[in-house]
Amino acid sequence: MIDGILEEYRLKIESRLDMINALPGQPYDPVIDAARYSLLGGGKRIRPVILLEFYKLCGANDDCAYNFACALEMIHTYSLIHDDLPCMDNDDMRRGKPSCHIRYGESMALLAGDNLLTEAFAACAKTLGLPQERVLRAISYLSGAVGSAGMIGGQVIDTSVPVQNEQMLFRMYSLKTCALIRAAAVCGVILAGGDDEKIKLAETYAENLGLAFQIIDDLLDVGGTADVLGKPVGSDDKNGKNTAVRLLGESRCRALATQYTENALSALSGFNADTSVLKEITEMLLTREK
Ligand code: GRG
Repeated sequence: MIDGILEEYRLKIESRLDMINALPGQPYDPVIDAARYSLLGGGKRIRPVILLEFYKLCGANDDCAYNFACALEMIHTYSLIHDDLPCMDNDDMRRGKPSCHIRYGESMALLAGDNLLTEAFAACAKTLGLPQERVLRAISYLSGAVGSAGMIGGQVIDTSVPVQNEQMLFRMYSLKTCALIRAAAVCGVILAGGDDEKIKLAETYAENLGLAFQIIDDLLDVGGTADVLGKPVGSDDKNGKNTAVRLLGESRCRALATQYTENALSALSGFNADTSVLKEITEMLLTREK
């Protein structure tokens, strides 16, 4: 069942991404072409799906949140393009294809990422059919989650601060990985007009899902296969990063990922609505191979 639902979401999200990022026939088309190469070339699309599911969970029953959901995927793709650059993780493959900078060169990849981030906020601002104060509140939450107190801050710690203990590692994960997932869940609630109690539950769900997700990512970087992952394994080791696997060992990582997944599921049960799709996604991410 879940595969069919995710496939339906994927098709709708990708056709909207295609529209938002259409080539306008201008001399600057190469930057949009490079962005489209990364944006439309695979990926699980879990962040937009999470936003749309929380939107539905809070009683909304329309397509008004799609632009906002696509903006999350654009921001996520920008972070992947920049993360692969030689000045960051220096990875040559992503989503089963040469990384953006390998295909288009470093400066075009840098600009493609910058453009995706900028156009993402333009897409959010074009959320039509919903009260403006909800849209503004969601944009404000999202910008906080991807700025220095969120994803960027996590990347700064990851790339330039020695991470020597569990507490620091999980703080970094909370910023680098959880913040955007948190924004997905919370913005879905905000756009649907959910109250503060629902926002709190969405935050708890996404923080725990994000931690489980990142721990699984670390485990896959050690035990996964490049063919299935669509990116090289051993990237963390190559870059000398301290990961959950390095600090805590594989079996504790598996136990922690299970515990965080259970915490996420129990936050979902606080919603008085049908959470079956989110439950299935949450469980599926624990056993994912890519
Ligand atoms: C702003 C440069 C910059 C980086 C921010 C998000 C990030 C930090 C770096 C990207 C690399 C990374 C390992 C991030 C952690 C989150 C994560 C596991 C991303 C991969 O997300 P998936 O599995 O990817 O959803 P797909 O390809 O399925 O969309």
